[in-house]
Amino acid sequence: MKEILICSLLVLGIVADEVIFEVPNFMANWHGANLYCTTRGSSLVTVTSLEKHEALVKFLEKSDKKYNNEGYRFWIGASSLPDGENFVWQSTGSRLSFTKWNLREPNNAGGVEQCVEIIYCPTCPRIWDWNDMKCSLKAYFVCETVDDSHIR
Ligand SMILES: [Ca+2]
Repeated sequence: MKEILICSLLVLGIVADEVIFEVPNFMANWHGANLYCTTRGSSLVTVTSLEKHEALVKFLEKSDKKYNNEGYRFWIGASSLPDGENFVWQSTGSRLSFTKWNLREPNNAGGVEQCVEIIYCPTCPRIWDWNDMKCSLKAYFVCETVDDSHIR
């Protein structure tokens, strides 16, 4: 058991690209999205580096799951829910270090925006950058699973 844990940590640390992204075929609010991912042994995607962000964008650019005519929006695994002030990654509890906020974000519009989404909306303009949004919005979302198949 201990060896398996160490291997997994090595995978997380060294082979950071070996994650599998998935966009389920339905929309959910941020809580529902988080629950769906975790009950399947994955988690809402954590984006802790530019490399990871670029990998995610590359994946989402191929998505057919448009939010509306203006573009795409997907929940990711960050929120300010724990203390209402600082954004943290759901999977680790760590505060965000790398961020990709839109220029005007996070703005906590109406004082109710505690969950983070990634948006592509050329006319907005938002080009795969982040926004804080009310958690009750139903949108598509991204789960990620660490691919450890090569160590089994
Ligand atoms: Ca916002």
